[in-house]
Amino acid sequence: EMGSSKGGRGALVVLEGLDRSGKSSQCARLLSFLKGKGYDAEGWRFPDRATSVGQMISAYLANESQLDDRTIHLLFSANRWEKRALMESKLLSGTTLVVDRYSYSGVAFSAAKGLDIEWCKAPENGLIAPDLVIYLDVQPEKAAERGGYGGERYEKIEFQKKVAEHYHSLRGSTWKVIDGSLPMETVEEKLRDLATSCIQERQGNPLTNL
Ligand code: DGP
Ligand code: NA
Ligand code: NA
Repeated sequence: EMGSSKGGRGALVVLEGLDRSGKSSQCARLLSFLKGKGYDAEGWRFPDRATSVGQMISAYLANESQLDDRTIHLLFSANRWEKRALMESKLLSGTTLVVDRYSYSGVAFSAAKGLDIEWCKAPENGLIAPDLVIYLDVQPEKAAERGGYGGERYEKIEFQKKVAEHYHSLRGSTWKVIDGSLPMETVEEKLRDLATSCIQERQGNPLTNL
């Protein structure tokens, strides 16, 4: 019953959190755990900087280009839309996707700039709804201590505090919150449990849209 794609689609598991919340390394650890257990699983991340839209986003984040707040919001969304068809076919063929950031980043980061939250959510409508969203909850001050920020546009403590507030308001029924200040191994174990039960429970559930 482990591992194979037989009997159903893959699960869409999303990790969200502030910058330096430990998300990316936990995604990698979860992915290698799932693969080791024989699950058909892939790691994805948004923004996907490899596409031409992704390159525009990357330049913006590096402060190499300036874009209007709504324009960059729509580019982040477009970057998810351009991967939607592949995401759907992967899930339907039985591949579980572990995704580092998704629409919730899109809404929380843009709303933190003061954009209207409903306006921010609108372009996400119709993307595939995650089966599970795991939020790694780290205080902005603690995240900033973790080796510091890398100098990208949003990596400022006051801004991250606003992002955290907006993330909080987005929590819904598919969300699970993990205290990201716990030891890395403890966080990893909680993630494994949440992801494996999600993969087992969603068997037979159809894909739905945001
Ligand atoms: P990352 O590659 O995960 O470090 O993300 C890069 C930065 O972009 C990070 O500060 C989070 C932010 N971000 C990710 N997705 C979105 C999005 O959809 N919209 C906005 N405005 N920011 C995003
Ligand atoms: Na970052
Ligand atoms: Na990302």
